[in-house]
Amino acid sequence: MEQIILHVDMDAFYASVEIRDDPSLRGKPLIIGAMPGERGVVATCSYEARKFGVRSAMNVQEAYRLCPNGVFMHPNMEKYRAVSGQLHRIWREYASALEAVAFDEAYLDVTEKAGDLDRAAAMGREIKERIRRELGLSCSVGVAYSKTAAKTASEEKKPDGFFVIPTPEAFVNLILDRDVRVLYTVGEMTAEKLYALGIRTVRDLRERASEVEGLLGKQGTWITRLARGIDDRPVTPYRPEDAKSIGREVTFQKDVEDFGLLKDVLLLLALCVEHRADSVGLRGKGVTLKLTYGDRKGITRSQLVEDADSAVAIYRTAAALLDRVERRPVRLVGVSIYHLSGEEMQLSLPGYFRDGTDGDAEERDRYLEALGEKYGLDFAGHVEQLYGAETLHRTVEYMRKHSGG
Ligand code: TTP
Ligand code: MG
Repeated sequence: MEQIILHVDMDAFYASVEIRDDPSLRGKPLIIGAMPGERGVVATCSYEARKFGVRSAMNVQEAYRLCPNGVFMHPNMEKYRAVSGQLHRIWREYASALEAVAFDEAYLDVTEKAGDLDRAAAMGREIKERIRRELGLSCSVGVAYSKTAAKTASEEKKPDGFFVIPTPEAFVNLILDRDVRVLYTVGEMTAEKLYALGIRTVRDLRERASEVEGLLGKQGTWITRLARGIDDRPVTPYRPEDAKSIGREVTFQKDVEDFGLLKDVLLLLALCVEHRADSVGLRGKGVTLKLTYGDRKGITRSQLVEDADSAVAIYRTAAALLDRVERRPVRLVGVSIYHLSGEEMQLSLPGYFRDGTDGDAEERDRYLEALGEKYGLDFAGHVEQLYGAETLHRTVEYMRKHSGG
């Protein structure tokens, strides 16, 4: 089937949103993620910060070493989520199918609505223009005959880029002498295997296709086809229930030995998970507890439950799992739900507004009250604020310091 696909990817997304909302940040190296002195990584940074070598996923201490005069900032996920919603509304006008890959990135199937490549290109330019005018943000757009080519095209002239790859031949010509990692699914591990055979570029890979297929099986067949420009994957609308799990976690500034405190943190995490699940109309049939110990050893423990749809149910299960793990200093704790389903979606009210006669809701309020007394904080009155990443983190740190941990 002939396809025409647009790939849209926002430029330095979190950073661009913050700069838009505070123009005094414009032109400065802005680094979003953990703060220097905290543990954690860089989520993203402005292009000015990239000149210093700062990158996504880099440890923040390393980023600080490279760019000590940068402006560091925590991410504001609620804000980016809202912008993402606005982007989706624009994208949906153009696409007959929309596949969101991340908050800031999507594939749009415009085969029917555009009809031909020229009109698709005009659509791509219009989308860029609208995002700039209506949201004050810049993005890069790729237009192509396949998903892979569209993604390659959007990266080609980033930031504020626009590029068209009309045919498989054009795609192959463009990537022929690039590293094999340009091919979708070739990550670090696959690349190492190929390098070991002396296969470094797409050209090498094309010349030794049968060897690669022998070495990598199914994946080998896929990438050798891709090296010839072939990719028939359709744009597949994302359904939230396809997500494998919904979870929240926090990393402590100092390892925590007090399991009572950990249990209290589980309640807050469970509230956040409930909120997130409610906002997409999902419930889970299982709960996972995740811990990373001070020595970086990580464990997960899971349990199936009747209905992991209320914060209290999630909390109780996670707390029971916590009772059964080894007691050593803990660096990170997380809670998630899995086996998600969208049943009764219309019936489920957002957790916070659930019927007050609901036993779970009453129990939750009791828990929150007890927690409030223990730490001297008004949890019950500020549940909504806890959903924000920064408030949650600050609250948990406050609890840690006031529990003597
Ligand atoms: P990307 O699109 O990978 O990065 P970007 O939009 O910041 O920059 P550009 O596309 O111009 O290269 O990711 C989108 C957002 O996702 C990014 O703004 C922050 C977040 N993110 C993380 O939190 N951690 C990560 O490791 C990455 C790669 C992204
Ligand atoms: Mg981006």
